[in-house]
Amino acid sequence: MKKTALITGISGQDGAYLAQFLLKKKYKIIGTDRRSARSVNWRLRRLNIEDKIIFEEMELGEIYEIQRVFKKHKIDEVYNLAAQSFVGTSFSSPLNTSNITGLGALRILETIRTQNKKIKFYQASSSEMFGDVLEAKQKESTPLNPQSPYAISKVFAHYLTQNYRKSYGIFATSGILFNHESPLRGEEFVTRKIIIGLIKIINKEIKYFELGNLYAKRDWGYAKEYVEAIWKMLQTKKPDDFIIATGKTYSIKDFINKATKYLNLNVKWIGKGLNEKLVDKKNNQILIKINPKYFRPAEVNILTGNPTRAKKKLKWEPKTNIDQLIKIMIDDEIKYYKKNL
Ligand code: NAP
Ligand code: F7E
Repeated sequence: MKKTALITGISGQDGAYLAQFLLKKKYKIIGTDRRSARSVNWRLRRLNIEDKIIFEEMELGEIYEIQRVFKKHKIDEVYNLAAQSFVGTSFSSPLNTSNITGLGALRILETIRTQNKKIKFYQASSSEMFGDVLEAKQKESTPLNPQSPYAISKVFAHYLTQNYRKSYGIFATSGILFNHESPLRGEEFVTRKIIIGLIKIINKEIKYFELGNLYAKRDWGYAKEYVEAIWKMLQTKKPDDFIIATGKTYSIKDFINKATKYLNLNVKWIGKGLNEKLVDKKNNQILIKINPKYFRPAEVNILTGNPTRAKKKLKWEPKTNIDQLIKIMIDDEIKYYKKNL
């Protein structure tokens, strides 16, 4: 029998890749979004799957909309990917972030509890929940220490997922995913921002661009392979929590150094602190400089995941390392840049 999956946040990076993955597995897909005009579905169009999805409007702030959609369709699996997902914005919009990223998950859990407890639920938890880390390599049992309204909202949703599993026997699973990137990553996130910025410099569209903290370190993986782990989590015998990560960590500066090398840019770093700059070696022209407006009120300095449980129980392992990820992102960006000239 064909299974039905409901994906919230289908227009986002993970929603698009997950929909592509589930379509290959012959699922019927209900994709929910918060708009009636679907002009923002560039990712689904890029993957050529927009016409294979049944769309439903479902603003996560409105429990009545959620109840309506859940009544209308016979759903087997729910993947809750919708969120105000940008950490920076969560400081300027803490109430909206809490309402959507935190309470949004609870509204879905309540709908499952009251309508059909057999529906399986996936919650998109985040490595940001570890925040100011209390263990060098974070595993499922590492204590949480969130540092932003975004991370605090994710902690709320994470604990509720565990609570509904325990209290009501709902198959509610939480995937604690570390940063994962791809050509479909939003332009405001640092990896895609760097790649777009460097390509625009090469094409002489801009002279330089600005960043915040170059010394934060992240465990970056490839989104397309992380969605397989998400699906596997709902196919296990018992619901659980799973870390999905590569186990390797790099700074923003490391990422820039690798990207400029792949792009054959002859560059060097000069200056310190707020005056640190990336310049062209030939003529000292500035390519990247620091703007404090991109610093966060509270930063997460370093994250490194330990995906041992996922390897053992899900038989899932990351395959793409950071150099391969940078190559995938740059090659794709150049391809689409040329196509749109
Ligand atoms: P994304 O590209 O930012 O996508 C977020 C999705 O949420 C978009 O489809 C967005 O719709 C939707 N959304 C936002 N506000 C909404 C609202 N009020 N009602 C309904 N939908 C709303 O995020 P992603 O990178 O795919 O990440 C997917 C999930 O995993 C998110 O929950 C994120 O917090 C979490 N996560 C991501 C990472 C990562 O590294 N990517 C790591 C750990 C956890 P619009 O198109 O209308 O904006
Ligand atoms: O920042 C630093 C910034 O915005 C990474 C989301 O998907 O992953 C993502 O959250 C680091 C931070 O991702 C700029 O300060 C420096 O330390 O790419 P990001 P994030 O905050 O790690 C987690 C796992 C999620 O769950 C989230 O949904 O880079 N940084 N300069 C900068 N970051 C940005 N965005 N822009 C800069 O100019």
